[in-house]
Amino acid sequence: MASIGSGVEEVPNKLKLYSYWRSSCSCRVRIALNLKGLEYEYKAINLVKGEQFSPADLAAVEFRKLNPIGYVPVLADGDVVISDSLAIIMYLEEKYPQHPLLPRDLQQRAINYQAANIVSSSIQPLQNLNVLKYIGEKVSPDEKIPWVQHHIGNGFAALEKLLKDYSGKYATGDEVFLADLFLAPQIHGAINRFNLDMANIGDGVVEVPKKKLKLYSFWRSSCAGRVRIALNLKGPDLAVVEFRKLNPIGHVPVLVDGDVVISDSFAIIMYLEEKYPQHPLLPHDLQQRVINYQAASIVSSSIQPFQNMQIQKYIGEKVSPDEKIPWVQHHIGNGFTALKKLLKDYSGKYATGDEVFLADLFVAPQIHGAINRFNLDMTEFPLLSRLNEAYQELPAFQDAMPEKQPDTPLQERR
Ligand SMILES: N[C@@H](CCC(=O)N[C@@H](CS)C(=O)NCC(=O)O)C(=O)O
Repeated sequence: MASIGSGVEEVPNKLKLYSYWRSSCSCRVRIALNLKGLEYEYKAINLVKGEQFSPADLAAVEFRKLNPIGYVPVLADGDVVISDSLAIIMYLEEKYPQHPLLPRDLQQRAINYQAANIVSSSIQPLQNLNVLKYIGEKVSPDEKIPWVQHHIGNGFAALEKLLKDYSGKYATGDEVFLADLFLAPQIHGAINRFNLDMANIGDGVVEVPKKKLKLYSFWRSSCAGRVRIALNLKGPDLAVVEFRKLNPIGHVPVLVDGDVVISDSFAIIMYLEEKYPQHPLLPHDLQQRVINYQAASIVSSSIQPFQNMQIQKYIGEKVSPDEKIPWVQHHIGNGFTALKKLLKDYSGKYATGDEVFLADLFVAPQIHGAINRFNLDMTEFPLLSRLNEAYQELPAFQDAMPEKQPDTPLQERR
């Protein structure tokens, strides 16, 4: 259903997908476009040749204008330009309702969001070309595959557990939904590119406490911070906090609401949004919603995974402790450049206008960490600095910040 872009006269308003053949993130969108029966023009970006960064190549310069972070996929639908596969798929889902990609049932939808995010935030960023290049150069080329296999293995163990009570013919039943669009390219890559032994994926069994809403959190975690803000906004009674290890991938946050256990901040926030409609976290306008999805995904897939404790520990041990902060600053800087461009025409008092929405929940803890933990020079990011100040006026945000959590060490409290 794709036609090749170069040399073909441009058809106005035809969907354009900037893609790379082997990119699993692009593949998710290609599946969505195919399922929805949408024609699109294929704009190839050669990631391996580093084409997206070439200053001499006009197509690359055009592409970097669309997505300064330099990642595929990017979708252009007339004037609407969206980077990030999840944001693109959410947009396609709302604009083109044929072949729904989200199930009607809330719990099944939450499972889909979780599966998608395990792939997009906890597996794929760690197998990205720039990470593999770094490991190959700074550690050893032989370390690349074991590194990727380790992270895919962890993610797949979490997926096995998540899906075991829901899967049918496909990931969450007998119909193809969002989760499948993320899983299929990831499994394909694990087998064909990273040679993963699929027979050895474990599945942790977890006892689920059956009562109130519980948030498994860690004081300094920016991912948990996003959910703490959502809980604060939606009402203090929701935020009963308790700590325990629950999620086989070992990441916080995990939310327990009776029988429903959800890990992954995005999935949790989407669940809270649908179950507890007070203080909506998504705007009515589709385009504004898509900006929110993109901002959230830039933080959750293209910044935060690179500052995760595991990756810092690895760099500290295998490269040098002095390399940790420059590595994190580099990735935050790239992500903030993308956010600055994304938000410049939409921001008001907050990230996407004068009301607090999803984007703010992701942006606030990320800026807080960049400044307080990673010592990032914010002079190039006046918009983000201004947002940071605005967040400091809001109790829901301040009460969710690392300094004020029950497990914050005494010397870190403020
Ligand atoms: N969260 C983004 C991630 C995009 C991403 O990382 N894309 C990869 C290809 S799958 C890429 O462009 N990598 C280029 C690089 O590592 O330099 C999405 O889902 O679209």
